[in-house]
Amino acid sequence: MNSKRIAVSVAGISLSAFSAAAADKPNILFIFTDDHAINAITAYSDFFKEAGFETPNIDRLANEGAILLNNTCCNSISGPSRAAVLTGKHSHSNGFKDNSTRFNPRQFTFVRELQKNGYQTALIGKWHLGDNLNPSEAGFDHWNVLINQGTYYNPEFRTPEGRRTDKGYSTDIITDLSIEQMEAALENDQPFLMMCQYKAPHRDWQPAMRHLDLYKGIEWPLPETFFYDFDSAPRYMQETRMRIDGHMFPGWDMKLRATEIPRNYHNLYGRNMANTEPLRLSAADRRKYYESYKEENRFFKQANLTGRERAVWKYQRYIRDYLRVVKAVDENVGRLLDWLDEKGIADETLIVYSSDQGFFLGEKGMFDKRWMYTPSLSMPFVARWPGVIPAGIKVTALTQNIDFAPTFLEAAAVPVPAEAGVQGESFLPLLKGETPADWRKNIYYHFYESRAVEPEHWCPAQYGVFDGRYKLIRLYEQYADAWELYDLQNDPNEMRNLWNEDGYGDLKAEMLRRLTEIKAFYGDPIETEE
Ligand code: SGN
Ligand code: CA
Repeated sequence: MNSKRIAVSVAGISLSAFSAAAADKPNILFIFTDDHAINAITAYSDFFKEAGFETPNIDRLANEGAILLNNTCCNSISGPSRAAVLTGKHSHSNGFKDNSTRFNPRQFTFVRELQKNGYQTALIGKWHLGDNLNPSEAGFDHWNVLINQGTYYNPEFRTPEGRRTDKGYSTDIITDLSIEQMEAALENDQPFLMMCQYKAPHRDWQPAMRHLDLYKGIEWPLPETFFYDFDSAPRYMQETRMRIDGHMFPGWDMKLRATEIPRNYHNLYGRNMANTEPLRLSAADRRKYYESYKEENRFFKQANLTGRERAVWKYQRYIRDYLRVVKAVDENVGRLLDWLDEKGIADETLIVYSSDQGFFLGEKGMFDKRWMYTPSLSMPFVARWPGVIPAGIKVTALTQNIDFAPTFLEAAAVPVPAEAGVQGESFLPLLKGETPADWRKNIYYHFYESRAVEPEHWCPAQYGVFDGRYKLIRLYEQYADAWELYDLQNDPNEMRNLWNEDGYGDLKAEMLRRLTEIKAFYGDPIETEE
């Protein structure tokens, strides 16, 4: 219900009748970032807090609503996670298994279902389900999307009217455009679904101009497993290209200009990728940008660091830029919250903050995602809906991105069509503080994007089952055919693979049984051979 309707209807009805009506068809504002790890959200973790990092606006949402503490993605990579969100299905069922796939827009999406039921539906920002596919085909009335991964500075968008370049910082612009669109939606007598999807904080972590000096001089803590011993790790782990000290490009990731690269820069790729983002800035901003990194870059070149010192320098550079980019996200979440307050529609809006998957922030010395390990498997989700979701709810049940679609439909009082084959379950009752006894006890995961498809990070294809404590993973490629079994309660960093140890026969058998069962339950045709 929008403000215009409130104005006409509020006079004749009691306040309680009004809240019931408001709860009936809420607006849904879905804020979705790219690669935001829960460790970089202070509502989830204090890890960077003591050093001076905070996300007050995302935290505010969590305090005023609910936070999912065990939310996971079903396939830790952008397009597949987005497809799972839209369809409520695992990758093998919605057909979008890796970033090279084309999304089939004729299949069920919760967006089209809301559209059919009177919602005004819009998508602004990262789409990543095909540059040749118009989001209108998936049920969006209005769309304005970044091309492929998009850029941070002066980004280019694809719209029904053609391409356009907007001046400014991508996170700010996507917020501006979302607000503009929601303003327009308020003119009509229908609730809206706004999917506001930022590029941030995706690689290559370019800060807003106003944040170029932010966090300077701060030393971030190192994860316990930062100095991971790759030499003793399985071969497939050694070959994966995700090491901060080894696979980050001096130009693209480390922001070193050609003349600033130390002669012995440690790059296992053996090549550079220059950073083209500053070239998108005006000459004056570009100068400011280069200037802001210059002194530290000079130090790095002259010091010729090696070993752990070099790894730590790169980590500090990486984390600082990542957290700066998150800072702009948090500020923009604050702008959206303020806008809802200004319009007086906060009470009739379900607002969600989430991200397509988790991310390695130096755990095991790595960046990127893909693995079924905790840093990349975890997916943030906080939601506020005053009067429906009590403030301060913490959900520990196992939830997943396939649950978002049915949850949004239930919030909008729209039934999930039986023939849609949706696999997720609505967790709206959990957000309300209920604890249904029959909630799922295991989640299923399957990552497909192997070397053959993606020559950049070389993460092996894998699938597995997780019950909140034990995690069984099967890696299944010619070069990486292996099993891993972890006890997260005793080994939260997943450092000890129990699969090859004696004495775990019963646990192995039980987890294998569950894997077979859950694969059959969701109908994943992949064969398991032990
Ligand atoms: C780009 C990044 C990768 C990243 C993929 C997928 N490289 O290719 O590091 O894993 O996107 O990310 S970059 O040099 O172009 O930044 S996803 O989140 O969109 O799936
Ligand atoms: Ca992503």
